Amino acid sequence: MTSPAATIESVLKETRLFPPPEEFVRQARINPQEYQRLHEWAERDPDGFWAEQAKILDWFAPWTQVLDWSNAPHARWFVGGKLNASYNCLDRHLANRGDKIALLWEGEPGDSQAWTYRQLHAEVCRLANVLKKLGIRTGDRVTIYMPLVPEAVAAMLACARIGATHSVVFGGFSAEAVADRNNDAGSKLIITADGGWRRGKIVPLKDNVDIALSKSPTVKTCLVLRRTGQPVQMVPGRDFWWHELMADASPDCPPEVLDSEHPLFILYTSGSTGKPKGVLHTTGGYLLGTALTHRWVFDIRDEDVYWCSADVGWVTGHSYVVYGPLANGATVVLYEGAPNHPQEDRFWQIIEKYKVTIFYTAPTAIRSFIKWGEEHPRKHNLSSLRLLGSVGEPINPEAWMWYHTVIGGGRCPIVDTWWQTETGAILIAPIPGAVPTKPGSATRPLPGIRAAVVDKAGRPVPPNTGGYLVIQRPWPSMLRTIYGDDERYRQAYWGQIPGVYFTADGARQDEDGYFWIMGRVDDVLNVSGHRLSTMEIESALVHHPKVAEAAVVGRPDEIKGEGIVCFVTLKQGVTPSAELKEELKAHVVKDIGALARPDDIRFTDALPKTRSGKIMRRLLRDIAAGRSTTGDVTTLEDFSILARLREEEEG
Ligand code: 6R9
Repeated sequence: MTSPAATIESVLKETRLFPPPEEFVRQARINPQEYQRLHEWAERDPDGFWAEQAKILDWFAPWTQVLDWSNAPHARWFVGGKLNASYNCLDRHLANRGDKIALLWEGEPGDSQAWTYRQLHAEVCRLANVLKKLGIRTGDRVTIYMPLVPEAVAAMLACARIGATHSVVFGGFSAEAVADRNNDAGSKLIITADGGWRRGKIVPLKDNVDIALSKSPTVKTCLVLRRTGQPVQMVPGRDFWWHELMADASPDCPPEVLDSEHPLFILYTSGSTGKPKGVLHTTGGYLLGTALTHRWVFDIRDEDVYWCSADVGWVTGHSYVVYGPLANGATVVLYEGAPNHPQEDRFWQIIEKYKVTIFYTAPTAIRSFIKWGEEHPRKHNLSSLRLLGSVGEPINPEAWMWYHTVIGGGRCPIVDTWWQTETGAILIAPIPGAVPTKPGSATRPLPGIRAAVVDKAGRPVPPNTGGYLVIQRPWPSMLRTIYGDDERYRQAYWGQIPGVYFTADGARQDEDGYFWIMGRVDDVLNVSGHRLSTMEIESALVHHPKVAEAAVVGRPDEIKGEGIVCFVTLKQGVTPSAELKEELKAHVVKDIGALARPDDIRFTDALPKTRSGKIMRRLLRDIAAGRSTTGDVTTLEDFSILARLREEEEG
């Protein structure tokens, strides 16, 4: 296996081309001719193109204008149109797919449930009535902090049904992180569970919520699902059991008629400052983007059993576990726990058991599977698979080839999908029946999306030259703003390079116009496909009473993509020790969550800074990676710092 640095090397040399298998093309929803037609149409007449695509949704009232860009970069899509996301994901399927399985769920301990569209619809309606009874109205915010259980999907859709804006917080985040997000969104209610299962242990979600709620004054009510069954504290008047309130809730709850631009959800993600950004998505454009790309990229049919292994706490879970697949009436597999519990073959067991046809996961998971060994997938019959997907970070060609041969049996196309929390839906990816793939490339933008690689001034760079990946035209599922911070939205995304959306990713385009994503160009780390801001971790560290200063950088990691290395200076009189390193790691976990646990803490007398006082991150990255420092270091304030950092590394 190779490190990401070696990956870049191998990606630069990658020349293999995999045309869509003939059999796949013959039955594909989009074949090469159709692909060409869609691209040309979208270029010629973007408004007409999107208007036609929007017909895949059910609207209560038509829009009068496709895109209002007069207040750019604040977009309004399908202006005046009325719809409801839960109606599109549930009600409209009842006539033909009422008894079709919507959710095929397996808990980590091995318990399982299958919910039909009719059952999911009833659960959502009852829960929507419970939320109303608890005082939630259209426009209110609701936090969801749950394990990956069918009820988490129901919670999202119940909010959507009554027009409450959900803010799902991944169960791996800490109480502090939950409180910050509650406060930023001004949530009125939180939906949680007693706990969830992870590697045979209980994640104490309700205990975390109790701590969070002592610091979240806007949250008045807490709804608790019983999942793991251990005792939890219930505060009278504030906390309510899900099963008790649901017992006498009516299953009749007409969907709220909502504006196309009604806020559907807020999802917090890391940016280049210490404060997470509340990415806001609205109803019409987002639902169109997810439903359409889910059809195109996953070639979804009624008989498919579709499994995206993401948690609903991430955007991939929002768009490709919940909204896209359910809007398309698909059967969705959900698995609560870890891929290596109780054994390293758990995923392959699930694929065999449920006869999964489409599997979508992350490169970091694939690299773990490679490490665990081929014998695990070899034990299982994976012949039901017909299509594989990848998301979250660049996939190294070695991992791509392993996925292709060992998991896909050489017959399944791989769709490497590039997108972001902010883009709402996939923007760059092959359509499997139409676009030949190259291992490590997300290939070309989807129809309707205009992407480019440019320099700082926005000028396109020549083929095979690195630059910034930008999107040159608004698209329906784009974020509308950063919740409560329009200025940050304009500045971070539209104020970097004139006239275009700045992705913060570096990329190059090859001679065939294929995009090769090189990773983030800002201070965002990609650790196991999860976005983390170096500033967020630094700010957690400096809040520790023994820490004076901290600088956090990524270093290449074989499995996780990037590992977290923290350079820390201690306050006067504090003695560095191995125990203190552990204490600081635990402190970061408490402040942000286990996903931010530092891999390495290095104590140093001072941090290398330029004369103007900026931390020299490039230098620290080189040191963290064990690379020789070739860059210009003459601006270093104190060369001895560098020498000491190096000594520690060698010692
Ligand atoms: C969907 C998601 C977004 C960042 C993005 C980029 C990286 C995602 C990728 C990819 C290369 C792919 N990224 N997909 N890089 N190839 N197929 O992951 O959203 O968590 O917001 O992360 O992830 O760096 O900017 P999010």
